[in-house]
Amino acid sequence: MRLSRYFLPTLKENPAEAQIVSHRLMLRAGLVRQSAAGIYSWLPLGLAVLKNIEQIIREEQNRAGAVELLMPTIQSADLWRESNRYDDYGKEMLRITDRHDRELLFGPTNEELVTDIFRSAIKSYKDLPLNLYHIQWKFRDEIRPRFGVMRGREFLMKDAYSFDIDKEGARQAYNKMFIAYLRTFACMGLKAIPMAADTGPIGGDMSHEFIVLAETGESEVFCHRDLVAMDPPGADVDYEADLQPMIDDRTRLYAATDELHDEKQFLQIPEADRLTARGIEVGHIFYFGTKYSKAMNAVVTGADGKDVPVEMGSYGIGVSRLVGGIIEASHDDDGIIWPDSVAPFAVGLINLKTGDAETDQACESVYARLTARGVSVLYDDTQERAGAKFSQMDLIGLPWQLIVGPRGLKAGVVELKRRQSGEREEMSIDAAINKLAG
Ligand code: 5CA
Repeated sequence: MRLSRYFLPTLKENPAEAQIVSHRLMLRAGLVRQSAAGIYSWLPLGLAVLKNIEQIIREEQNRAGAVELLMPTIQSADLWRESNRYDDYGKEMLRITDRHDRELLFGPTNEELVTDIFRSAIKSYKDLPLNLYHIQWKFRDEIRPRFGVMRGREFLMKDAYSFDIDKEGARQAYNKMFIAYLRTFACMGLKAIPMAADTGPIGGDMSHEFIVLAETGESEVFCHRDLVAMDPPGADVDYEADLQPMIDDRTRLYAATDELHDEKQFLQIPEADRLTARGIEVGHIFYFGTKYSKAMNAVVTGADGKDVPVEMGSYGIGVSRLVGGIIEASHDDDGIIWPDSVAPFAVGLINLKTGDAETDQACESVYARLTARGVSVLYDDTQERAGAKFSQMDLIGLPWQLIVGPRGLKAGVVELKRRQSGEREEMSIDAAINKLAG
């Protein structure tokens, strides 16, 4: 992509309304633009990151056996009356009336809708287990939308819903998502710690939140320090094997959010190992058994010929919140530092003297060769001064900067800078291309 043809409205000054660093950087780097309280437009650079995050989530959901579909944002109030949540959800639910005076709502979550789809199609235990997920916008009329996309009113969520014939199957479904979450967040360069959590309006008996530690996080959390150092499950994890030992390993040590915190138990941890911190909830999983299937009559015939209500769980990831979460975890004074896996472009190509025939030609050639080898490049071909180009590239945080100027070209070299470490290295154009495309 040529910067001269792109839409990248960056800001030089810190926007006054942004209280935390990720919100400031998202506005300054031109990732999002607020359209109403807690409601954002995703500008091209932000959208590219959002799509990369979606894709990482999707790949691991698929590996864990979940199946993608897409449910609508608008739902019928009648479905929510079946589960009795229509009234319970209160003011957080955005209620809508259509031209025929039918009551609709903008979905804050999808347990009812997915249960309705399930019950219309699945009648036998032979079709289980099943896990259906989608990545779709949600609306919750939060009292205090704040911190940009961290607590929005409209936000993107990955929500999965599992269906099993019995508790044992439901436990395995829960464990699969638990492991998939650890792998997913690690892929984005995040350390997410699973913590015992409250179930809130979703309900149920077992629940974990996945928390990324950050000073600006909204949740207060308490855990054993060893959990912070634990490695994520490897790429060779077998989702069909018994995952319980792996789960036990990661839930043995104390970890709880403030709602479920038990100070007595916490104080039994040696003081040096106690960690009290703040964190960002990037994922939340629930096992709620037959809460919705009983209320909505979603039954399947078991092996013994008897009908039983299906056992369910639901599994959410805050996709748009993750963009903020990743920035909280990875930035410096100059701007964002994207992990390679989610970066909107891999390389920022900086032309130090646009208009100089030799430099333009070298840049065009590098741009074409990298693009041909599948490397995504944002080519700064604008007339800005070199200093402004450098600071804008640092601000938007692409993992690599390739700097091409007339002086270097005379000596047969270009400069390659790694955004994260600030390390710079001079090398030939061929060497730079091989390194970036290798
Ligand atoms: N139905 C269940 C699981 S699919 C559910 O809705 N869970 S949830 O309420 O915990 O939301 C799932 C995830 O969405 C949260 O872990 C969080 O990362 C994200 N999320 C929730 N509310 C917001 C919000 N207002 N803004 C941004 N992200 C949010």
